[in-house]
Amino acid sequence: YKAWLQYSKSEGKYAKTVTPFLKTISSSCDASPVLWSAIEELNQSITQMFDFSPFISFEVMSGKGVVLQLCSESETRLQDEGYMMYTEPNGQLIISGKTETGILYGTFHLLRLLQMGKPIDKLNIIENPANSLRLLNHWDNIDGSIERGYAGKSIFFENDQFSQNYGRLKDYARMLASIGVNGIAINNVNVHQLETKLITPEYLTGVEKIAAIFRAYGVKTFLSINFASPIELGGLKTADPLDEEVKRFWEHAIKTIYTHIPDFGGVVVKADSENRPGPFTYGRSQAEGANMLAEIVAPYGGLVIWRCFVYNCHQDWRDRTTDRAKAAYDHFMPLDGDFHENVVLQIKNGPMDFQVREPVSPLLGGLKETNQVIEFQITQEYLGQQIHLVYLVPQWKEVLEFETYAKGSGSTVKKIVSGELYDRKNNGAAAVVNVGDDYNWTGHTLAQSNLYGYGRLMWSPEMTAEDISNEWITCTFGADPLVLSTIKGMLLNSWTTYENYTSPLGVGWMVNPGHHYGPNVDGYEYQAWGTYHFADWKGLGVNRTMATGTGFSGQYYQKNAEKYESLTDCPEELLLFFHYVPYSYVLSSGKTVIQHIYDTHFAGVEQVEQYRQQWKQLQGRIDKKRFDDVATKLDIQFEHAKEWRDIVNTYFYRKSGIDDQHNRPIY
Ligand code: GCW
Repeated sequence: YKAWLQYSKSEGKYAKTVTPFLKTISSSCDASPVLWSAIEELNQSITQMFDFSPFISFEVMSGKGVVLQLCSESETRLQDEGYMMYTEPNGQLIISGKTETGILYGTFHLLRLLQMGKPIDKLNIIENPANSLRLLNHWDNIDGSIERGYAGKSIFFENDQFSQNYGRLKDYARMLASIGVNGIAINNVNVHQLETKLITPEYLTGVEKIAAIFRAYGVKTFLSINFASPIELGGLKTADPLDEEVKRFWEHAIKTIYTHIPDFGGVVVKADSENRPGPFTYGRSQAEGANMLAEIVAPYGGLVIWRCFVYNCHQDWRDRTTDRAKAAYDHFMPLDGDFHENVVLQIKNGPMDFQVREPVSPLLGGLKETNQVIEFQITQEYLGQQIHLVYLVPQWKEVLEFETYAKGSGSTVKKIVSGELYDRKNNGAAAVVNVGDDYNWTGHTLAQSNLYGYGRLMWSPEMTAEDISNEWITCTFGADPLVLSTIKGMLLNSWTTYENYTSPLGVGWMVNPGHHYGPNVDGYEYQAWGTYHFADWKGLGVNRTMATGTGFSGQYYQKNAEKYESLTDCPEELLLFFHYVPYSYVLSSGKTVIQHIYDTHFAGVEQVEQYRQQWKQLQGRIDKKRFDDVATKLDIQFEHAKEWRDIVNTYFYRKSGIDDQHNRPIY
């Protein structure tokens, strides 16, 4: 259960040098729940790591010791959730924030330093989160199932009830606070019948209890709502956002929520998407739908998080003019500036759907006058479902560093999502989380690094994927240098490895329909979902150029549009996302596309084999349970990677009739 909050015993010289600073914890603040969380965390962790209980006082103590304090309102260097941490000449280790949440974040920073064995005698740290919204979305259903969940059942719900395992929820809240997550939506964006009732008093008492646990850790609770609630709960004939009765229904519903949860974060809405109801049903725009709710939650300080995953999921595969990649931009760009201040559009990182490789969504940076959060998927729906090892931070990092040219050069995605580029508040990130009730939270123990990495990266996008992996590995497995270097090597290469043996050069999909696990090259080729690779005997790829294709490349600012439009300038990892090319097309490596497909697929499997060997060296250096779990996962990954390799290679060999230059077995 402990994930990266192991607080393993620390002995020897390091323990000796830090102990004097940890003997007392004193504070001038009132003992509010958030402050109490900080004190409790310090108390427990210090006891566990250093074998003594600190003395706790609500009067500030002089001399060496931890002091938790609120700083002056006028402290301009700090945002509300920021903190300062510094050591005074007299040995006081001051953690100060503008709010108690800031103090809590500072506390976890100190604990991270202690877990990593870093000095604390000369601290001088100022930290603020880069993104104001750092949200998680749970796709949990009341029956306990999780849509796209790969780590067991829901930690919130079970058998149509709220789960009573509050201790587990508290541990989860601690983990979230330790990485700076400040909001969670606890239920699936596909809001089914029973879940629709979560906004009614019958269920709000349960939500209220969850909200109290998370509130003590600076995390606000959100709910996903059903846009058709006025019909399903209110007995109305319509859910038209401009209808007066519909508005009255929502006014009442929202008031009820806030009576139970005064600091309720807001609502998450999947409207007009994959058969969900929405304003389109009534001939209204997405803005009319979102703004109606926004006006109602505004007096309470709530947000409407409105998802942009709106596309035609009933496409005719014969229709080559419709391009799903264009949909979000087409729907939402014309509405830029029309959304209220407390509406936040939630935009998936890519224009399709969390594939191993996609370009960045052109809506990010396209929208200038609209609040937005980027949506990532921590749960590995298309990335090996927490059986395969895929450390996602390098992928997210690439997305955040992407140059949009929205306001000339320097207009990176990270500056857009943080709100810096267009000077917007209510911006940041949301992510579909990978957590369930498995003992290790995430199914694959190493998949914890993705949750950890999401929180850390959204707090501080300047961190590198490697920095984050160093922290996570050390806090999770301790300081053994071989453990650190081995796991780090595996994590940092794992995304490329997965890409190698799955779908090539940005084309995406090739998975089994429905559950999305395992290879099926034509699985979605003749389906209604708009996800095609168009492979034939001559070549493959989707022509998304303006000149002769769907025109998607034209949704980018000029420099990017030109780059993607051009066959030679298009980044090769995205070649097949933008272009249809013959198998004989030669890449910069000098290899043809078909040879590249063969080579990467063989290489990917070999890399997984290496991970297995590397992991074996860690036997005895990691506790048996976690060691065995990962070893087993790697064995399965190896088998399934071979499946991917052979099916993809065989498919393209049969389509193209072109031999592998190295004569390896292809079937
Ligand atoms: O990728 C798709 C998933 C759906 C999900 C949807 C979405 C919650 O396969 O399971 O529905 O995305 O993001 O809304």
